[in-house]
Amino acid sequence: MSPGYIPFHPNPSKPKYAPPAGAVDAHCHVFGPESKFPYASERKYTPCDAPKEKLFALRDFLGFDKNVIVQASCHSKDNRAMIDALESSNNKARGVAFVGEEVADAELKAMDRAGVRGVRFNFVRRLVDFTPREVLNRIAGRVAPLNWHIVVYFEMADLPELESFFTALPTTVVVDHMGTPDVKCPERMTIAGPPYDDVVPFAKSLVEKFPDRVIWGTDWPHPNMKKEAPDDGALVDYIPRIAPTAAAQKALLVDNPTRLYWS
Ligand code: 0GY
Repeated sequence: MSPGYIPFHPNPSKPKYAPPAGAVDAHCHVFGPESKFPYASERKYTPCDAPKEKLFALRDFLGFDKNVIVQASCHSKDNRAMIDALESSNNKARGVAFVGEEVADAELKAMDRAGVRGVRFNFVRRLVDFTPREVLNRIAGRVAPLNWHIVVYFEMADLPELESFFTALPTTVVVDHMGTPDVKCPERMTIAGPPYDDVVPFAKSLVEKFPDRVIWGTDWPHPNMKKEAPDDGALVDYIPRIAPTAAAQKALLVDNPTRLYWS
């Protein structure tokens, strides 16, 4: 099946910026291969295959040491492709799963052994169907004793309505995609230049305000990009612009994600 969006960049550029030793790409995905790990029937888009081998090759090419593999909606609650990638990563990958409350405790424990450290609550309507808050609360209550966290993906317009739910969760909460800021809002510092420039001030501000909590990821293989496939090497070259000092870069790429996923 052909993807409903542009496939990932076939040959990203080699970044000029060299990440520090132990750097973690803290948000990326594996898709398929469909022949081995079929996509979910309830998916809202059909991805291109983006298997673990390609992710690990990209990790090495970009100069990263580890990955955090986030379960994407196209695989729904079938976490097998993600777990298979964790198990063949030589302890160099951790995972964030998508589960329903029907998941068995033994399954959660097996996922924990494989390297899963969180569950994703996805509120983006174009990607998933609605799940009641009380169900999410029950899931959070069950994964809290495993010392997992909840990754929340939402659209900025929904934050006022979601905020009290997030702050009441019994776990650490990780905000996906910087909380999807509207880069056309008045706080922007730039409107000129290449496509991602408008996003840089938002990322930079997060690094400044939350130096000991912010984490960074490529988002490879970038599902649902309609105009152009991001050059992952160019994305890595944005890092010194959002985290200008070596100390900020080490916190962003090594210390913060390692504490969250490998301790
Ligand atoms: C991402 C973003 C997207 C997709 C998913 O679960 C997903 O399918 O997260 C998106 O379309 O914004 O994290 O890659």
